[in-house]
This record gives sequence, C-alpha cells and structure tokens, in this order.
Amino acid sequence: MSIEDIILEARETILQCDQARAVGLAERTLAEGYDPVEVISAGFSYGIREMGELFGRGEVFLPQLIMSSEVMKAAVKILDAAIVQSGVAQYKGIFVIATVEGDVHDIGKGIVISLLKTQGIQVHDMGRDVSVVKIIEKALEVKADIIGTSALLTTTLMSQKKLEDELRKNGLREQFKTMVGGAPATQRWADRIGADAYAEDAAEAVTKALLLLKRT
Ligand code: B1M
Repeated sequence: MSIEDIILEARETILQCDQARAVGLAERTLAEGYDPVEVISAGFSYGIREMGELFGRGEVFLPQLIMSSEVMKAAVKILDAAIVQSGVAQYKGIFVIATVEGDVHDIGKGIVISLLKTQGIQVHDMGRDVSVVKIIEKALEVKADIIGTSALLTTTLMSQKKLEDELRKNGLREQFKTMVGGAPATQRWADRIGADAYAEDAAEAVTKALLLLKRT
C-alpha cells in the first residue's frame, strides 16, 4: 500500500467512523515503515477537520462527530506510541500543557505532546477543561519553563488571555514562557494578549518551544 493510499484511507475511516479499519491502518502504517506524523497530519487530522466542516454545515450531527473523534483517538494512540518511542531521553525543558476551562477538545493537544516528547521536552499534560488557577499551580509545582494552552472554541479562547492576566497580576509573568494554540488562535491573538509564542500545528509547536527554551 502506498503512503498516498494510506493517507486517503485514513481520511475515509474518520468520515465513515470505522474504528476497526482506522486501527488496522495505523498498525499497517508502522509495519510498513511510513512516517506516523505524516499519516496523522495529512490523513486522520484532515479527516476530522472535514468532519468538523460537515458538522458546521449541519450535514452530520453531534453523535457522528463524537464517534469520529473516538476513531481518531484510537488510531492516533497507536501512532503516538511509536512517535514517542523514537524520541530522545535527555530533557531540554519542562512544558506544562492543558486544554483550557470549558473546552474538551484534546486531540490536537495530544499530537503536540507526542512531538514535544520526541525532542526531549518533559511534558506535564493536565488534560482538558482545566482552570487557569490550576494551570499556574502546576507550573509552579514542576518549575515549568513553558506553559502552553490549547483552545478550540471561540468562547474558550479568552482563557488564554486570562492566563496572561493572572500571571502578570501575581508577578509571575517573567517566570514562564507561554505558548498558545488551537484552531481559533492566531499569531495576532498571541501578540494581542502578550503570549510569547503561537503555533499553528504540532510541528511548529516543537520549533517554537525549542526557540523559547533557548531564551529561558
Ligand atoms: Co468540536 N467544535 N465541539 N468537538 N470540534 C469544533 C472546534 C468546531 C470548529 C466544529 C464546527 O462547528 N465546525 C466548533 C467550534 C466553533 C467555534 O467555537 N467557533 C465545535 C463545536 C461547536 C463543538 C461543541 C460546542 C458542539 C456541541 O456540543 N454542540 C462541543 C463543545 C464541547 C466543549 O469543548 N465544551 C464540541 C464537541 C466536540 C467533540 C467532543 C465531539 C470532539 C472533540 C473530541 C476530543 O477532542 N476529545 C469535537 C471535534 C473532534 C471537533 C473538530 C471537528 C475537530 C477538532 C480536532 O480534533 N481537530 C473541530 C473542527 C475543527 O477544528 N476544524 C470542532 C484535529 C486536530 C489535530 O487539530 O485540534 O486544531 P487541532 O490541533 C492542531 C493545532 O490547532 C495545533 O496543533 C494541533 C496538531 O496539529 N494546536 C496547538 C492545538 N493545540 C495547540 C497548543 C499549542 C500549539 C499548537 O501550544 C500549547
């Protein structure tokens, strides 16, 4: 099976909510020695975004969106394990990451985490729907270098600003670098709220994290 066929089939498995086929395809990707990151980004991620567009246009409904995200998670879990295994052991820095309060979208965050780990960054994943107060507490506890937040809803994006405000209010802003991401976030948004970095995707998150670590 060629990489192009794998990518096309990965998209289809998400649109058809076919978990068995998606898992089989993830296993096949690894068995045939293809790049798991490419299959996630060009295949499964593309499929879930297409599903989101169909949902946005009212052509599929929430249960299908939920099912397709479960399919995506099952396949990505298999590929993630292989990505993390290929990583290096020595830590270059500490990264606390969470999906912000009121937001349960965590597929993209999971991919960001896997790639950060491959670059020797120690990641503390706080999960999803996490308050700004808890994120700051964790960052202080583990002496984080970078605090990263993911927000997928326009309504929850404001928590990224709240994090900046709280850090400033408590005299902690200089102690951490911050990174924002998630579909509605942009470089402009990051500049506006005073975040140190914005990353459009997982690969950029790694590049920017490494740059931020050089500045700590
Ligand atoms: Co939701 N959802 N969803 N959803 N969902 C969106 C975001 C939406 C755009 C769909 C749509 O309407 N077209 C829309 C938001 C509209 C808006 O705010 N303007 C939406 C909505 C409305 C909702 C609900 C309100 C639906 C409802 O209940 N009526 C509800 C909200 C629940 C809540 O959070 N409170 C909801 C629920 C869900 C599911 C549970 C069904 C599921 C999430 C499952 C899960 O994550 N565990 C889901 C899904 C799957 C989506 C879409 C289809 C796909 C998101 C995704 O996983 N993308 C999404 C449509 C879309 O995004 N186009 C949609 C793939 C992933 C690899 O990409 O997450 O962007 P992404 O992550 C990328 C980058 O953004 C970046 O790197 C990642 C990897 O490359 N990145 C970072 C992400 N975080 C980063 C952090 C960084 C750096 C980079 O640094 C810290």
